[in-house]
Amino acid sequence: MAYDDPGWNRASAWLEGESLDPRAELQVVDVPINRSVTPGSCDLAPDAIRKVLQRYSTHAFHDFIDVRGVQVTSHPETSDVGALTTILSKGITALIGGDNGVTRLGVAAMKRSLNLEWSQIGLITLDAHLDVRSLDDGPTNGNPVRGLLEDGLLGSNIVQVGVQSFANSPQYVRFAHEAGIRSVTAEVCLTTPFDILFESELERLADRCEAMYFDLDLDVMDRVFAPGCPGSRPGGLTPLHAQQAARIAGSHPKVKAMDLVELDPTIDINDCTAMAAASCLLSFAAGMLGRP
Ligand SMILES: [Mn+2]
Repeated sequence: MAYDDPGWNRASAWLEGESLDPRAELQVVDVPINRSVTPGSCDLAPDAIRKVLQRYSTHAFHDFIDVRGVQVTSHPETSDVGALTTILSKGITALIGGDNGVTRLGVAAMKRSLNLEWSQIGLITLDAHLDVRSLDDGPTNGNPVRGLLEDGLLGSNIVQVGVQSFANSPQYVRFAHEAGIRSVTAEVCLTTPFDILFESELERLADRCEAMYFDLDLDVMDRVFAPGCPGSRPGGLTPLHAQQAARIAGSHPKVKAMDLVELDPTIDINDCTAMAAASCLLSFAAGMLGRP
């Protein structure tokens, strides 16, 4: 049984709607799709993330923020773009995946909810992969970015942060380059002050569009930190990098939605990946409280 201390509030209660002087709102929806290139159980991720939030509090030392200042509204799980559009039209939304296929649905819903043109939409990913695999076998977790290009998103409005060597084929790297997609390698992320780097990439993208979507593929983290992601490899980012990116994205007025994808709880070890995912959701909410 969990030890209950009235002086220690749990982040799980926050996700269930507990708030304190709320001055921002976050829509939360589970999108447990599971159509991965490598079969897995990403559909179990939302429950795993909710469960580990019991082990977090709501205080962020960055700016001494209590994320209970963000009022959460949870919506019934869905992978229907129409239903997602309705949710996104209510405000800033976190989509809890599910595999990376969530991103194509989420970006489409964001565009529709704001009634914008594709040229006004930006996508920033934190991902080891380019996700531009062929669409021949339908939508999977390996091709959401390819699918979005097909849908109309401009390659020049996409930036992918944390991409890794030997995790992408030469053909797909060439494809992404020719599409005008900007990519920042994990090595650059790990050898440059990351918060400054991520903020400048976000600002650069913000200059080109009206609304931005932040896709956080947990496999951007090193395999040591993300054993629960089939795609994670040694040489990736740390949970702190992912938290920083989530906070910075959360603080940007043009970021309208984020997703957390690619956690397969059945291969996670000691909840490492689920806990990292949960901390990123909290960081995004903390960032929201820093919006002007
Ligand atoms: Mn991905």
